Amino acid sequence: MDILKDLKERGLVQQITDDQGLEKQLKENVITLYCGFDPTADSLHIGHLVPALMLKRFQQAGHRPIALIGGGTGMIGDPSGRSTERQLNDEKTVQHFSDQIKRQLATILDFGNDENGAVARNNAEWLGNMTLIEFLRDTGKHFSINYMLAKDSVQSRLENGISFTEFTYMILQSFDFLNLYEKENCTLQIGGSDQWGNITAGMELIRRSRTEQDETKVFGLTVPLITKADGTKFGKTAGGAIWLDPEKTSPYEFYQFWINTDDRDVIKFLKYFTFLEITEVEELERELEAAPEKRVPHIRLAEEMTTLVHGKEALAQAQKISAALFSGDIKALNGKEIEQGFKDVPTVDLVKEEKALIDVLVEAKISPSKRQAREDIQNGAVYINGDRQQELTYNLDENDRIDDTFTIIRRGKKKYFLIRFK
Ligand code: 629
Repeated sequence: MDILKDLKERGLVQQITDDQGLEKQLKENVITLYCGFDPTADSLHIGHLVPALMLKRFQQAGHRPIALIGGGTGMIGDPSGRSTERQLNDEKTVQHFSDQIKRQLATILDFGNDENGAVARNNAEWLGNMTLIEFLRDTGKHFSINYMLAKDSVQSRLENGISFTEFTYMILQSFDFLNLYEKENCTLQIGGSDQWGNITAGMELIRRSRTEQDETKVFGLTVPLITKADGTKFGKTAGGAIWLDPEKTSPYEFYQFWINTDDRDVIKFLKYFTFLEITEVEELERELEAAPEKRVPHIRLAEEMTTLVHGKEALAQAQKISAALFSGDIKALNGKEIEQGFKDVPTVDLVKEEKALIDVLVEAKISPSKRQAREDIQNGAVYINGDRQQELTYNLDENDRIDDTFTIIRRGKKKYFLIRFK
């Protein structure tokens, strides 16, 4: 398998330091490569997926990936791609974030014992114990201020300002590459295109630090930052980022996110994010052209991604929720599924007691007044758990509660409300 050829066909290669040299290395040897993830939150988000899956692609091609957790660098803050200084987190928080991120990466990569089993490393291991004198003498001496100032990550911050702390970040990431090169024979670092400056700085440090006889080649490769046809930022919705943690973004929301991909982006995303063969993606592209309304590629993308990140069962549940919401058959869902499917609808807490439907409509602000509530019911605009209710004297009781907790009220075509009984 020609991994580089596959990556290029998928559009996954933005920049590469020595195309032919790397191609030769990958053909002749099992190489070790790495990508770093700083613990800046308690979960990865879908922006991290492309580089993480890239490690997996190399692994499937027989190479050995290192997932580097930035327990040390996460205490400092990478200025790359950011216009303002970062808020620093304390050590305990960074430690907690590191644990979470490591767990997530383990679900994506095979951390195994075979020759190309993935490994996780944490740079707090070597950065945490380094003394200042050591750092400045052995590593700092190889960096000229002129070289550092020329980097995009610094240039773009000169106006707003950059602390000495963030300014030194590139040296720390460079030291990581050197360290992994020396200890693990790691010869390739990958990352998003925002990481190009840090990656090439590391290559430079390796060149300067090693013995003259050592002619091992090291490489850098970046993946493109993901853009969308409509110009809005990828991976963000009105509700915020799309996280990999199912507690932060439910598998149903995750599934819906991919289903809602723009027609103009869906083929590109299938190439970037899934492991489908290019020929299969091209087949889906023909289906999109022939019958765009069927959204076959969107459904396939959502299925592949939800299975990859959350597993088969979560996918089945997301599909079940989607189908129930589409058909209006709310009673097909259990409490857990109701919570996922109706996370973003207005929610009201009520005590568990029998209550006139009219009063509930007013109390939950579903109808603006008693008069309007009466009218809504009579007009047939009110649905309880999917069933129309036209009786003015109807009382809501335990028979209307799903899992003895939830009642879904719909007013009109698609205004949903969730009543949660306590
Ligand atoms: C130590 C730390 C290293 C090598 C890398 C790093 C982390 C790096 C960084 N990466 C981003 C992050 O952590 O900040 N300095 O959120 C993020 N990365 C994945 C991709 C990225 C990048 O984890 O490289 O481009 C997002 O797609 O922004 O020795």
